[in-house]
Amino acid sequence: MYFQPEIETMSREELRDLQLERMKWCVQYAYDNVPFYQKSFKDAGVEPGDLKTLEDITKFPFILKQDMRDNYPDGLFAVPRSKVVRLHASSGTTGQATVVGCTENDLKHWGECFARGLAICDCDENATMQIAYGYGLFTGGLGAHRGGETAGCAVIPISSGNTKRQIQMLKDMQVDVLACTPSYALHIADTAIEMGINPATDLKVRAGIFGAEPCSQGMRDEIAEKLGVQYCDVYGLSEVMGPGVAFECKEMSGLHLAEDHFFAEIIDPDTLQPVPDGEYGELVFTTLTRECCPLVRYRTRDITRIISEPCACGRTHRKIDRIIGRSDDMLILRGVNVFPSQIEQVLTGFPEIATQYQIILTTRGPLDHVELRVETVPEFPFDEIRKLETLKKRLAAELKGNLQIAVDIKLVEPKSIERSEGKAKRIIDLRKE
Ligand code: DLL
Repeated sequence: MYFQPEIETMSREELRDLQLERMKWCVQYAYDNVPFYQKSFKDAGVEPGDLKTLEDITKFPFILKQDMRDNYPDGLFAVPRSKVVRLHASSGTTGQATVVGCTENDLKHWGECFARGLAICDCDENATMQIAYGYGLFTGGLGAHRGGETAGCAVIPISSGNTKRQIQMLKDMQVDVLACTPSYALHIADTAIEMGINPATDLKVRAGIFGAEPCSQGMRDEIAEKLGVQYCDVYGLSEVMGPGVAFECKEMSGLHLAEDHFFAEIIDPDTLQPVPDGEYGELVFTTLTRECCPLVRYRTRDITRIISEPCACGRTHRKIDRIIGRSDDMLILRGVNVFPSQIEQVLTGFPEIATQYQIILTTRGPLDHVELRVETVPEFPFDEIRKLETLKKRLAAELKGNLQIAVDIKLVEPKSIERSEGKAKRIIDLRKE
């Protein structure tokens, strides 16, 4: 089992000492090797030597996704190409792609962080893991892969897609743990059921390592029940490492950060000031061991909070709460802030509705128009207009009551919303610039 008690359960004092030592290294190293940091530190009037305590990190300037774009492709690399063994890149759907590199040590640490998550799922060298995250420039597939190999599992690198074949493999190879996005996990479960296979009883899968996108409690329950698995949420982002930055333990009350490799802060995205533990805000990371792409105060845009109370599992690394969403995906509907995952949670309360939805934003005159497209389950009598109208009214009332939002609801027939094999696209923005 890849549990590392000497690190994962070390005392808070020892952990903070280790973090400070590594943070001092990172700040100096970034300054010495990356011209961007020399300039940004100088502009902010700070020097690496100003970091004397962990809290001093707040004196340093942030780095943004835009800075990575501006330094495309490898302007932020701190090592020569001879030391780089892997390159990943973000899709670049919302602008210039960003490239991240890894040294051999970076990959080793990544594998160890992911393997800790496999230990949480009781997976050791006897376990078989099917990886249905996409392989390629996306970090999901290869990140989980290295983790599986580090833990000694038998890894099936099937990648995403070809859903019927996924199910065949799960069955024939007696897979113990499935790794994919939650939306794909649900699609796999539903497809198996359509094929006459009950995944909860006919498959051996007992754990799922699901991440890369937000997932409401209702959808988690549905996935865990349909597949009959322990649901383990994994968080990560390509800029910082990839999957494994944080993992949910069996207490299911948050995700333990790999605090020996990353220092996390939560800031108010408007004032940019730190917020106290327990309060929601934007997650900011300083990497403590990364060699190729060290990051000092990277703003993730992810909204969560730090849970610093001791965890019953014995791990001493602090937890983050499940990510509600990215600040970029937050909708402001007549002054009310709402994340797609909150809408999803309301939908999961309706047995007549499948956990499939899309939010379509368009422009109508001077105003934004929001349409919520939701799919009914196959058993629902879609041709009975009165029943449809009643369902729509009940849903509208529930959205109003729970989230104080009013949206234009459109009920659509089963299977009309495209299923996701990776990250589900919940928001379709057709607004004119
Ligand atoms: O999604 C890395 C990853 C792969 C994580 C597989 C977990 C599993 P990116 O494509 O760079 O990297 O996207 C990172 O995805 O900033 C979050 O907004 C979101 N995200 C990642 N994990 C979670 C999660 C990978 N567990 C962005 N819950 C992040 C909610 C998540 N959102």
